[in-house]
Amino acid sequence: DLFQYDPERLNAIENFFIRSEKPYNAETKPSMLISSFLTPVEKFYIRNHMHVPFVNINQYKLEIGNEKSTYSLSYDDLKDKYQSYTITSALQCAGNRRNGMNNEQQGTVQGTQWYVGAIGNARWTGVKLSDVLKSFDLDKEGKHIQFFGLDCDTSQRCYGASIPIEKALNDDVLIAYKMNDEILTSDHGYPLRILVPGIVGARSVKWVNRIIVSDKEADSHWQKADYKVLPSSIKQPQQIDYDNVPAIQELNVQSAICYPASNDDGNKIKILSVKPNDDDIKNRRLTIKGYALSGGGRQIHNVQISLDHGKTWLQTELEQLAQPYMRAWSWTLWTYHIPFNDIPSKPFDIICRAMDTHTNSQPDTPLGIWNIRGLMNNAWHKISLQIDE
Ligand code: MTE
Ligand code: MO
Repeated sequence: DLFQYDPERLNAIENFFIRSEKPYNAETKPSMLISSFLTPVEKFYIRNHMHVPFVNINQYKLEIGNEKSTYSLSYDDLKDKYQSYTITSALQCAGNRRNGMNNEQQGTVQGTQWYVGAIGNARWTGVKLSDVLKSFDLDKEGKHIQFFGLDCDTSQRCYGASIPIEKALNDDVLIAYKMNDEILTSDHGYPLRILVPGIVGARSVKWVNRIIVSDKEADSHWQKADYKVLPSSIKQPQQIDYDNVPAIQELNVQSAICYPASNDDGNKIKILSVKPNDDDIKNRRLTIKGYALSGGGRQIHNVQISLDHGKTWLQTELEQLAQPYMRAWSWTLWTYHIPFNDIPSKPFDIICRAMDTHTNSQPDTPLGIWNIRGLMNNAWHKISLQIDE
């Protein structure tokens, strides 16, 4: 059984909507997402394409090299020989919000039907990939940095992905060993994982044991034939010459409403029945909360909500970190209080949308960005609710 080393997952039902058991895929419930600025490890979404691999830390080696030479580092070497860095960064799956891309005219998209919870925000500690590359003089040539994990199928094809060398050399890309100041758990990549901030989760390879500097992208299914936004005309993924479609790297600007929400699967709720909490009743208002994030280190500029289907917008209050220019890796949380007097008695819709510092904004519907694999859905998020008195 390839899955024999998958860990026991305590309180999973409480924290997650479980999308599949083998491989294990679980997204954070919306109410949990906004309950703290850093997502606790036990509530952080898990996206595994295969089993969790067995690791013997005494024999574990990280190989790193190019066509000419290969070097190797033990877990302790890596921790002892290089300076450690900590960054706060969100991690989001390119398939987050896939379910919202299903469409009557354009069709049902293929893949795990995530709602808004394939995202989290954490403190990551590790060494800089650029420091390690430079220490072996591996920063002089090559176009891509390939990463491979210890999770391999029965034909020894291992999870793999790559990023452009420019991203690896210039940015805060980490070989991480801690998440929220604790040693990585096995679901999140123990002993080492790559953390590529600002870029889709698929490139942040877990259980990494091989790093290769090359002129080519990683030759893995997930780099070459998945995690690509295909043209809307493609209704069968097999119809395409994948080499002509670039691999997704940077995330786009995104936001979602996470409170109010129910503990039932967000994909299935048509109209959410909301009982205001005591604090809101006292203040005669309804509190709305959510997250926002952009890619490539761009900070969130504003998040707005609309109660009239986008005719007028209300500015929310942001909770965000002061981060260096083009290094805004953390997400932003936002809050708005709607006075009871402004709430219709009938069911009504709330929409949210974010803008980043480059004035990138979200599309109003997923129609124009529909793709068969349901990737990169960042259309305005909408919930329908009614107040339950
Ligand atoms: N790394 C390996 N080795 N195997 C995987 O299946 N999944 C990727 C990435 N790294 C994956 C991997 C994807 S698609 C995502 S979104 C993130 O890990 C999820 O990271 P998490 O499970 O720690 O949240
Ligand atoms: Mo992902």
